[in-house]
Amino acid sequence: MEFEQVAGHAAELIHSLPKGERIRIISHCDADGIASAAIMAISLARAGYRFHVSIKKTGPGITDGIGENELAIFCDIGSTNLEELNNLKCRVILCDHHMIKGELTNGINLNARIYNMDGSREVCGATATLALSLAMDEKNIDLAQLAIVGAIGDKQDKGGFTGYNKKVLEMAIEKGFIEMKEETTFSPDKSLMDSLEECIEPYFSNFSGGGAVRFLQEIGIDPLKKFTDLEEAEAKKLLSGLALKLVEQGAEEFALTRIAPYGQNYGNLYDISSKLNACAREGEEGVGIAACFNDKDAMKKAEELQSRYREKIRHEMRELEKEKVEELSHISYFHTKKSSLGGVLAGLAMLYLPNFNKEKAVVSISGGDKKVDISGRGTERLVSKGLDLAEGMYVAASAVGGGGGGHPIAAGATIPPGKEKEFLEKLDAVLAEKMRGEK
Ligand SMILES: [Mn+2]
Repeated sequence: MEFEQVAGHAAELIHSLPKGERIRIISHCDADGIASAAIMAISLARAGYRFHVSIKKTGPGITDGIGENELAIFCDIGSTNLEELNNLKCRVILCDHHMIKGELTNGINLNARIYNMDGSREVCGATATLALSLAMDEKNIDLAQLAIVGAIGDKQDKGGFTGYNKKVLEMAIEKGFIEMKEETTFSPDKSLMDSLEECIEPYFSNFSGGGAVRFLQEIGIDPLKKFTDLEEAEAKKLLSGLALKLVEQGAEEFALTRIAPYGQNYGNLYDISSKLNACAREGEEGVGIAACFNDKDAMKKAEELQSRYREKIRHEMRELEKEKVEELSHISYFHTKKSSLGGVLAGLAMLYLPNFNKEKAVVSISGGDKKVDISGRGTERLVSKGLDLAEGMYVAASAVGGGGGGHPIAAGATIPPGKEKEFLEKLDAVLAEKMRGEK
């Protein structure tokens, strides 16, 4: 059966419940997960149902507290915990795009991967959830704004939206809910010295402590000007100077300008995605959900969380720039005390830091007393050479009594303390084997 047809069955299941019924939404603790939960919650509220949202991390316990007589909708989470979902006494709908192991036996499975869609590129948790929302009522197309926020959160905008994401975007543009505008990736309304120093994506090494000012002076551009103040020739000179700088850092994949989707109700959707991500990372998922409901106070709080979070990242990146990196044959790795930043630091290091080998995936390790959090990041180029971090994390974590998974380009694991060395060696071996196979 087709994906959208099955979404129709899931919508029928929801509509078969009496109005006013409480429906459980369980979603993932990231920007895509928050956007997914918000799409589902808003859709249910519009259809006259009550909802209860729980935002969880992937792993055991995602079904805790769900009663027998409820309907539980899992968004952007659950595909690696099917056994737990199957043991539930209530009915289940699963809207997901993660790797799926096994079969859902007590509900409706809308994991895009089983409908031959590429879950790492063409559809995210939020667009999969939007499919259900549209099947409930096609007027929910305004929520495509949030679906695209989710896709950006999962970095599915890279190289342009494609597959079901693209379909959703085009529908929303046609209905006037989203508009595409060209912009720079660094803040256009601050002085160049500030916006370049504060920029995280792309990250410019050595731009702190006056580095950005020196760079601008060297290429003859006034550091106090804003990007929007520059003459066309100056803007070109700046962009090519920055591109050269990034190439010198070893960066292969970066953008200094982009065509950004702007939502009628939410403004710049890149920015909303970054805010939801900050909410998730700072443990304030509720603020993120409320911001998606367009609550003004929540949006303001989300903005504060965003700047706090970005400040933390910059601080850690500046430390990481100076670090002597440890390596195995297929991975570079580093330790960080900030477990919630592990993934983003690994990703930024992989892309932009000159002291990390661009031929190796980057892995962060943050140890705690009870468990150790691992995050791994690669590049499109490494994935095309056979890198599969999802498989690597899954196999290596299982081997040491932990759990792991994700996507080929970005994955994570949780393992017991003391098992780090064994885990890294196993991960390295699995990645090596996969990458040899592709050659
Ligand atoms: Mn997702």
